[in-house]
Amino acid sequence: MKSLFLALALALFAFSYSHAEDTVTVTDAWVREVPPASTISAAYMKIANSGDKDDKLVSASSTAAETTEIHLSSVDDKGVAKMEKVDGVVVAAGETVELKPGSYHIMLIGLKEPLKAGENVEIVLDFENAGEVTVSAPVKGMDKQSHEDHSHH
Ligand SMILES: [Cu+2]
Repeated sequence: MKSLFLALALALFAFSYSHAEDTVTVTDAWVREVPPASTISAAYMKIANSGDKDDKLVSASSTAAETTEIHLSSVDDKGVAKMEKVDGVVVAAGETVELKPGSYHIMLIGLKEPLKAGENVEIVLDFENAGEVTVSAPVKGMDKQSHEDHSHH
């Protein structure tokens, strides 16, 4: 009887744990292709929180880079673009946050190999509530980006 109770408790725990992970969904992840001489790049994605609690992306890591940081790009009052390291990205309950050029991004510093378009970079995201979420982000070539950035062409 005791072991049956234990099995049920474990089953319930496993269910609630996997359910918690499902509250955060990452889509449209991609990594910017950079010239072979460059050792830094950035990853972008959409992070949706379908849960009823706010969550926060607190760190990220990737086997493709020595260091992975969460950055926020902005333009200061003199019109100069800059970026700074932040301690995380809050994803409010029911909201979607887009990591995109000119805003939040995941900085890949010290690339171990040049990134080629068509390859995938695995990135592990660590959320305060949802825990670890692994995404496979395709590397997008510079041609494709410039078409997207200048849609009037
Ligand atoms: Cu950056």
